[in-house]
Amino acid sequence: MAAAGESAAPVCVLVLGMAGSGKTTFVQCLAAHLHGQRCPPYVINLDPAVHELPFPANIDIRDTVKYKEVMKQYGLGPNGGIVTSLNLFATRFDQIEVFTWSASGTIITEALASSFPSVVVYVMDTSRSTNPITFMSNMLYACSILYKTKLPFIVVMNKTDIIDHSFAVEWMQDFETFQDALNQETSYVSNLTRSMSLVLDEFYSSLKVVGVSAVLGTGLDDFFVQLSKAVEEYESQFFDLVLYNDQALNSEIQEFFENLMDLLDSSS
Ligand SMILES: Nc1nc2c(ncn2[C@@H]2O[C@H](COP(=O)(O)OP(=O)(O)OP(=O)(O)O)[C@@H](O)[C@H]2O)c(=O)[nH]1
Ligand SMILES: [Mg+2]
Repeated sequence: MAAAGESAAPVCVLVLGMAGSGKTTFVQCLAAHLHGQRCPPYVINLDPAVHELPFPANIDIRDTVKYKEVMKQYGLGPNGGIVTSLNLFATRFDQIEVFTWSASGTIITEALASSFPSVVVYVMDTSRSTNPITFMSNMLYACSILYKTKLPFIVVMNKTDIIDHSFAVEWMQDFETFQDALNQETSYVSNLTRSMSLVLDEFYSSLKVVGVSAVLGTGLDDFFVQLSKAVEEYESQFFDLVLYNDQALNSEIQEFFENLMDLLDSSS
């Protein structure tokens, strides 16, 4: 979603997150807030499978590709249908020459991020992350998106009307507290998670975290403060960070996280 920010160029906000985390509700809440500020956003819907959007979209992937038709035509299931719809949609972007199968997310992200100051907003369901292993799985997913997109990153801890996000912030700031929570778990995954939390320390330290209730519309002021900081980060040559320029290291990290996520998924 692109929203007009304070700077001259509009700010592009890419909203991602696990299924049911509240992405649609958050975008709806953000759009309503911006309309209220007389700063209407330019909204792009990239979910080909969504039934009804609770907000008007300036561009809607569903106008270009019919998800159900794609599933039928290519003999695909729901997930394959979504990925293929995105790939078909990505062919509409100029960067078609770098198009490779399943690379649509990267193409769309790069097309936007090379034109506008862009920030990734990772929406997390706080109420479903109270188990330390589930929390870690969520953070690993976020971390892998960060490495993939190489963009400034904000974690929106959503659904704070159900549970306050302070427990999660504490886990990120205080290693001991997270270890204590993990001590309740005995599976081998918890040992793995224990080691991983040390590794993720570096990732946590650079993260911007905001507690939000997309349903109530609370936490938005803090969100916009973090968004301005993220835009500053983008403008101060986010791309030049040594780590992000090391392609080999990047794909190694990416692969490592993907394997680990599979492992966590299969054992939870
Ligand atoms: N209590 C509470 N519920 C929320 C909040 N945000 C979203 N929900 C609920 O969570 C469910 C999923 O929200 P969506 O916005 O559809 O989530 P999504 O990430 O777009 O889901 P998918 O597109 O299916 O991946 C819905 O029932 C929402 O009403 C929130 O801040 N608080
Ligand atoms: Mg949705």
